[in-house]
Amino acid sequence: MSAAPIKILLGPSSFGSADPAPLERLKAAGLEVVDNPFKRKLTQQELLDLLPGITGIIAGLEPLNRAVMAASQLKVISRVGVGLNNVDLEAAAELGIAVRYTPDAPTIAVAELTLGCLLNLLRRVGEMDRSLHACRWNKCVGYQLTGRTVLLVGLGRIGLAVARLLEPFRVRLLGCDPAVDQAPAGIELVSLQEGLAQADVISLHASGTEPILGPGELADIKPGAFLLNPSRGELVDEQGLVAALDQGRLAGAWLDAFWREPYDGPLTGYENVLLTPHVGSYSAECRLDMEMQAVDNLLEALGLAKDSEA
Ligand code: 8YV
Repeated sequence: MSAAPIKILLGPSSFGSADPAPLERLKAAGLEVVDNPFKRKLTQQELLDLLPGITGIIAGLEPLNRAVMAASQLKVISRVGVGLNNVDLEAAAELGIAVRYTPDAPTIAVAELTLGCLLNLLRRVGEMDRSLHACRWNKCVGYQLTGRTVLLVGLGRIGLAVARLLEPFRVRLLGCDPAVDQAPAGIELVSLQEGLAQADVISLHASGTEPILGPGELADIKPGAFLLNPSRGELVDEQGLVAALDQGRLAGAWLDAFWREPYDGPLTGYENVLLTPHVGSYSAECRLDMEMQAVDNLLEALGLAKDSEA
């Protein structure tokens, strides 16, 4: 009698939609694939309901906390992405659950989207597009990027990739990151407070679950600055951000990551806020790369990778 196949849950609802190859690789390894039936980020309760009998999860942004892990028979969590803020790493280590991620894959896709949305925000493209789709001919005056001061909060892979893309715009680049003490080429290292006081554009490229921009920091921002957040909603205090926009301290913002996803909160009502639904990694190239890596990582952790066959 042959053993029952190992079951894998697919967290990200878009897994395999850019290219079926990652899904085919999972199936070719003899795994039984269980789809996310909700086609959106799974909640804790949905995970608790779906996980019994599942050995591995190809994980998106769902809450893989201690309660979820402890109730499961998971052996591996393989994140499609760089951020691990939704995975309780301490609990995983204690419960013997291997955690893998794809730290390099999203860099170019997120950096390119950041540059695109920055230019879009400064020139108010989103506002004009919405107007014209409603048949209103509405010419908005925006700003140029060239010569402005940009603060990169976080100088990891993505922050540095954004810095490289900004080079042709001759911006003054400021950077702050508690893990970096040597200024990377072309970037002046500053404290967060110094940077906030000087920057025309603040771009967040950090991880974590606590606000970096709380009410106090938001009050230190140079009036008229623009904020970009393609990282995590939790890095900015939501009420403080709304207040900074209401007071005109922030001239505008682009958000790709939210406190609650799918997001339908107050920022949907602001013309000067550009919103995208957490799609930093949604280029076909990046999705394929991340998903293939996540499958390979999962197979390796389960001892099913080709080269783990001795
Ligand atoms: C998501 C991200 O993981 O890399 C990250 O941390 O936020 C994204 O790439 C991805 O979209 C989930 O499918």
